[in-house]
Amino acid sequence: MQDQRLKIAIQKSGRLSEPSIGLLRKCDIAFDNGAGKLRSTAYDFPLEILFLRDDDIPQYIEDGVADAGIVGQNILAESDCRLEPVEMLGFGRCRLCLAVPRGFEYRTLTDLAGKRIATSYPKILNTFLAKKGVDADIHSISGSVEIAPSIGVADAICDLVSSGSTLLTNGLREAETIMESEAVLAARRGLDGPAKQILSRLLFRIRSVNAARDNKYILLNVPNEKIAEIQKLLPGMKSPTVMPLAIGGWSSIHSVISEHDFWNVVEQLKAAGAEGILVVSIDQMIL
Ligand code: PRT
Ligand code: ZN
Repeated sequence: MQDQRLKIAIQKSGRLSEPSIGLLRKCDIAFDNGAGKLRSTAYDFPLEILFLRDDDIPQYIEDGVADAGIVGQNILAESDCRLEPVEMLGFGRCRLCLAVPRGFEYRTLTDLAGKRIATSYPKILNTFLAKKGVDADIHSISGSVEIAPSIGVADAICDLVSSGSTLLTNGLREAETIMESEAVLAARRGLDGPAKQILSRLLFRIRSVNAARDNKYILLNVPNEKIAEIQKLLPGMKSPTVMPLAIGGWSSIHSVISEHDFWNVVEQLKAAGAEGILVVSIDQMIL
C-alpha cells in the first residue's frame, strides 16, 4: 500500500509553504499539516506529503526518499541533483541578482573582476562568471548575504530579489540579473510504475487549477446586431456561447477570457455595446 503512493516534498516553513499547500488543496487533495508535522498522508488521493527545508528537497528526491517536490528553480539550479522539471507553477517568483553598494561605480560585469562577492548560490554564480570570462572571489555564506558589504566582508553580493526593498534598506542596488526563478514541480528522472501514474494524475489536476487561475468566465448581454463584433473580442475555449434573452433583440454571451488582458477586453466590450457584464472565477478548467 505504501508503495502505491507518490511521495511529494514541499517546503516545511517559508515562502513556498503556503502556496504549495494551497495548490494541493485546490487540486482537492485533503491532508493535515499541523505545526511540527514532518509527513502527512492525503485522505482521498494516493499522495504522501513530506515537509522539508527547501534546500534539502532535491537531494531527498534524488535519493528516493521523495519522488517529486516543489522547489524554486534557484534551488534546483544550485543543487548537483539532476531532476526533471515537470511543471512551472507560477508562484515564488524572484530573480537572482548581482548587487553592489550604491557608491560602487558599476558599468559592466568586468567591474567585478577581482572583487569579493558574497552569495548562497556559489555554483550558479561561478558558472555565470566563468561564462562571461570574469574572475571574482566568491564567498559562500548561508544567510544574511545583504549585510556582507556593510560589514566589510564583501564588495558585492549575489542574492534573490523580489520587491527590491531588502537591497534598498541595505544601501545596495541591482547590477545584473543572473537568473529568473519561480517554483517548479520537479521529479526524479526515470520515475516509473504507480508513482509515475500518480504524478500524471497530479499534474493533470495542477494544470486544470492553473489554467483556471489564469482565466475568468464572463457573461454579458448584447444587442443582437452587435453579436458579431463582440464575438471577435471573445474567442472562448471553442467559441462563445450565445443565447437569446427573454426580451427580444438581445442575447447573452458566455465565454472564457484570459486574466492577463482582462481589463482591456472588458473596456473593449463595453465600448462595443455590451451591458450587464459579470465576471466569475473558475475553480478548474479541464482542457
Ligand atoms: O528554511 P528553508 O531553508 O526551507 O527556507 P529559506 O529561508 O531558505 O527559503 P525562503 O522561504 O526564504 O524562500 C524559499 C524560496 O522562495 C526561494 O528558494 C525562492 O525560490 C523563493 N523566493 C521568492 C524567495 C524570494 N522570493 C525572496 N525574496 N526567496 C528568498 N527571498 C529573500 C531574499 O533572499 C532576500 O533576503 O527575500 C529577500 C529579498 O526580498 P525583497 O522583496 O526585499 O526583494
Ligand atoms: Zn533554504
